[in-house]
Amino acid sequence: MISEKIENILNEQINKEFYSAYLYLAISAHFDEVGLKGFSDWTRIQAREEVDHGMILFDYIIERQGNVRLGQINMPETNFGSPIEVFKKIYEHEKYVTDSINCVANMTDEECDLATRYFINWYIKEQVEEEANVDDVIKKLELFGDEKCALYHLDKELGRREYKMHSYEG
Ligand code: OFO
Repeated sequence: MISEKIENILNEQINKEFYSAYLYLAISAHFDEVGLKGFSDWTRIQAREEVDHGMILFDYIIERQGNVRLGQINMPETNFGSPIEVFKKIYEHEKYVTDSINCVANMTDEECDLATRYFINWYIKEQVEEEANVDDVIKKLELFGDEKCALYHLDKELGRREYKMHSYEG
């Protein structure tokens, strides 16, 4: 069984993951509107992964005999700029999520909850990957983003991303 503090912080993290899904969906719609179909697909797939992140927490709380409490999901912003501006915003958001996961990890240490500490390690690793993926796109946009032809090819490349269902493997 998990403590009340752990239950609360995990429920807050569910909300942040679902907000992330909302944010990526809003960005996906933006890219669709400006004709960048590959960017739109990439962010739409990311939204699905964020839902997986939320659901893994959801299932874990239940498995540990805790209570899932779903809160209100904030409305994501709708004003987006150029692809590089959008990806820089995404990077900032992912850093915020990384900090949040680190807080969960610190709380598990305070509460001496080794099982949740072990569980949250998956998210720590996942955040390393998420930040690296976004940084990779930013670097490409910094190098070639002003050239229309390069943007066209990057759009094609991002459009090849495939969704792989995320699961917690311990
Ligand atoms: Fe769930 O990692 Fe992105 O936000």
